[in-house]
Formats: sequence, C-alpha cells, structure tokens
Amino acid sequence: MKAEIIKMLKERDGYVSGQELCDGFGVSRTAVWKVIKQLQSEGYEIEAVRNKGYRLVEMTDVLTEAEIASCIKGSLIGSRVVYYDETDSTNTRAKALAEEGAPEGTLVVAEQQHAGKGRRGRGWSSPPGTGIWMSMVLRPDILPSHASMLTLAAALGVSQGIYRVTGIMPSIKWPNDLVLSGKKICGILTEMTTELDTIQYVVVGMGTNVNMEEFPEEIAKTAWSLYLESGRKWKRGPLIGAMAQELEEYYRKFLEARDLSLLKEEYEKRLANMNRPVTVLAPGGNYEGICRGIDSQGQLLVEREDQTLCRVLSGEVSVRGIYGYV
Ligand code: BT5
Repeated sequence: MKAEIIKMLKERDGYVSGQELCDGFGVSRTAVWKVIKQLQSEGYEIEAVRNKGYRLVEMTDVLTEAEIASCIKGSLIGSRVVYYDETDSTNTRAKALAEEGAPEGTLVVAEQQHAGKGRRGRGWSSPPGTGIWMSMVLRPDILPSHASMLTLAAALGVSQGIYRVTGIMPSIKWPNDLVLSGKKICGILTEMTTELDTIQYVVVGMGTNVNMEEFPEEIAKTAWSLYLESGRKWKRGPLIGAMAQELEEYYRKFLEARDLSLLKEEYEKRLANMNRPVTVLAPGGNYEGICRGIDSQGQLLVEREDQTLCRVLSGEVSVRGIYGYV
C-alpha cells in the first residue's frame, strides 16, 4: 500500500483525496494518515489540506523499499524489491535469496555495502547515501557459457536508464564498465550457479556512482560520478526505476535472439574503445591492436597489426586503451 500511495502522489498533479485512498486500499482514514506521517518522516514533503487531501510537494533522495517499488514500471525486473539499509554485498544477498527460490526479476538494493565485490576478488567501494548498489536475479534458459553475455546486455540497460533520467549517455568499456570523462561511473559483476550444466540462476550486480563529490584515494584517479559529470545531484529512486525498465527491455531482446545479435549495433555505438588502439592483457602475453567491436557472442574483436582478427573472451583478459584506463 505504501508504494502505491507514493506512486499516486507522484503521478497526480493536484491532490489525492483521503477518501480515494481509503476506498482504493479498503482501509481507514487513520491507517492512511499513519502512512502519510511515515512518509513525511522519511523525507517526503507532503501537504495535507482539509477537504482536498494530500499533495507531494518535494522529496529528498529517499531510498526505501516502498520508494523503489513505486518507481518500478516493468513487469519483470523489480517485480519483487528487497532493500537493506546496510548489507555485505547485494550480489551475496541476491544469491542467497535465489537459493531460497526468489523469482526471476527480484531486485536487491542496499544503501550501503560493507563488502561490495568487484571481479576476481577485488572490492567495490559502496558508501551510503550516494550510489546505487543493486543486483537482479535472473533464471534464463541458456547455456552457462552464454551467461557472460548478460553483463553486456546489463551495461546497455544501465547506460540507457541513466540517459533517460539525466540526458547523459555513458560509454561502455568492454565488458563491464560504464565511463564518463574517461573514468568509471559503474561496474557490473555477473555471477551464476549451475547444476549439471544448466543454469540455476544468474545474479547481475550493478554499482553506479551517483552523487559522490569525491572518492577514496585508491580510486580517485579512475572513479567518477554522475554528480561530478553534471554538476547536480540526482534522486536515486527514479534512476533505479529507469534502469530496471531498460534492463528488462534488453534482457527480453537477449532472450529473443539467445545472443547479442539484436543488441550488437547499439553496444558498438556506445563502445568507448571502438576503432581505437587497445592493449589486451592476456594470460599468455599482452598484445596491441585496434578494437573493431563485438561479435554476437559478446567477444571483443581486436585487429592486430598483421590484420588478423582476435576474439577476446570476457573473463580471460582485461583491455586498456593504450593511453590509460579507457
Ligand atoms: C567491477 O569489478 O567493476 C564490478 C563492480 C560491481 C559492483 C556491484 S555493486 C552491487 C553489486 N554487489 C556487489 O558486491 N557488487 C556489485 P572490477 O572490474 O573488478 O573493478 C573493481 C575495481 O574498481 C576496484 O579494484 C577498484 O579499483 C575500482 N573501484 C572500486 N570501487 C569503485 C567505485 N565505487 N567506483 C569506481 N571504481 C571503483
């Protein structure tokens, strides 16, 4: 009921009458008043006028289960929202929930992570109040070897969601980073659990730097936020809502083709390294080449000096621009 009330207040230009809310939810006026009081204490400035009803005047950057649920527009991603004020890692929580049978589309969000994870045992800085730390549970009927493509589809979804809300379009650094001004604003971590060669579930975790004014020294040179890019602060609820809707869209397209063939063109348009020199840091030795996009399986195409085309599988290597991080 709380999320529905938030949604109605946000969608209405004028007042929502108390009677409408009572009738709509089949509850008493006191029950409605209690919810309004609670919302006011959480940071929603709601005006209450006798004989007119309630009107949302302003809201701070509230992040609660009800706020996130009120921003969800699709039918899959975010159909269930689980929110933590603080947790170890939303990926770890999402995996635990998936083990307990959480349905596909479950979205786990935390205000703060104290053990945020990057790839290959690296950490992810996740302070409270400034970022979007979230993970979604997927249960696609695909081969385990195809799951890494979901990272690329998610990169498109997050960047499109950011674009819709802010008008800023991040580029993608293959396979899992979103960048602005040559620095990282988002990282994606895909993890899966399989049984007898079938996928039980995939958890895609996405960390987006939204309102940070500065970063810890270790990452200050490579990390960036939407605030630093635009000079203004953004409300995270609507951003999560737009990301979830776009993630759903790209996930459906991925499932339709069972690979990235429907997404390849768009991905390449946003690929930061496209047609630029890159260094591939491979276990068998580093090499340089020109980035020529991706194939429908999500492998990076790198043209070497002798014109041979190498396909770089994500997970095996890192790619760097020869002049720096991108
Ligand atoms: C990633 O790893 O970029 C994947 C990050 C995924 C984070 C999300 S948050 C929600 C969900 N729950 C989790 O526990 N994780 C996911 P990788 O490519 O390995 O990059 C990690 C490196 O990025 C670190 O070693 C730092 O150098 C840098 N880094 C750490 N925190 C950062 C931040 N907030 N912004 C930019 N760079 C950061």
